Amino acid sequence: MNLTLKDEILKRFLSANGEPLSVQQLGEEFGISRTAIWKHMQTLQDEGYTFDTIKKKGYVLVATPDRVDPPRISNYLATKRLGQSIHYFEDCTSTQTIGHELARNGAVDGTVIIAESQSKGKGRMARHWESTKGKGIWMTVIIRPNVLPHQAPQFTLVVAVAVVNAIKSLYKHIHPEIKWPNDILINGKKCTGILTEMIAEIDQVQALLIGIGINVNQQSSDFSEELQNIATSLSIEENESLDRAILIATILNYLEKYTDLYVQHGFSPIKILWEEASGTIGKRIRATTLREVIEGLAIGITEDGILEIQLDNGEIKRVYSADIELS
Ligand code: BT5
Repeated sequence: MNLTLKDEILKRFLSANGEPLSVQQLGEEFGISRTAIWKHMQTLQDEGYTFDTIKKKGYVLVATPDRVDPPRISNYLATKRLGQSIHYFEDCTSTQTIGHELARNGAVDGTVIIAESQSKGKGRMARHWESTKGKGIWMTVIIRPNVLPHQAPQFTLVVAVAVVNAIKSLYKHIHPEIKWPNDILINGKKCTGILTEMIAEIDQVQALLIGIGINVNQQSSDFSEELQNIATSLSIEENESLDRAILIATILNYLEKYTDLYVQHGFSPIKILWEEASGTIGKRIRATTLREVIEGLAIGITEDGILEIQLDNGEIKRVYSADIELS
């Protein structure tokens, strides 16, 4: 992982699990002077990390600030590629915009861009995505799978399954459901939006930019008026404040597993996982596409991830992309 020395020292404290570490010992491990170790620890303290002194033994890390620092994420990662390179920003316009730039400049498969806040967070069709500072997960994952451009939309479904399973594995009281194609809802309110973009030539994907926005620690009053009745956060649903770094790492762990599954075995195994997590299938819906509004029963997704809607006259329509309202 591309960590600075300061981040490596932090990672060492995080993985020490409460065992004291002496400045002398750290100096030897990292091959630098005690003064240099001290300086890095001082910077970490300025950033909000708190160390306690254990007499004659060294220091333990006792408190971490509420930030999604790369070393904290990496402490919980079990991946080979995803998150092995993380670009962290306090503020940015959009992690997608940065992702495009990095991908065009050769960023490696699995590169993650993460920000505490975005001033121009974007949804599909250039809609605005509200990204409250320090309260959510606003990240883009660059992946470079060997797939064709028409397969790109299926990755939205792969990502949705990864996010739902990560949430379910961590929080007991939350029952997330996927609303085709790119939303995750809890009790009918949106907590996650996914935006998949690509850089491609006609017959080859060069990079997929997977944008994931998750409301984590907002309270109702943190949402704009427009979102008050339609959005929720994991914290509202779980009724406690949650550690964003653990959730990010867990999502990346699931996402690597499911993208590998997709690349090796195609969409079929993902389809099964998706159907288990879907809140759309079996419901009456209204789908607004660029060309028409279709009302009917959502009966399933095809082997390509396309939604099938049965109209009242029995006709079955296939929808490639739409905004869905559940009735
Ligand atoms: C999405 O679009 O749901 C995709 C959102 C992707 C956001 C991530 S954050 C990291 C990465 N960087 C970015 O710049 N973007 C990605 P769509 O299906 O078009 O939904 C957009 C609609 O969701 C808006 O028109 C609002 O109604 C609603 N919305 C906006 N912000 C929201 C929020 N924080 N929580 C819930 N709903 C929101």
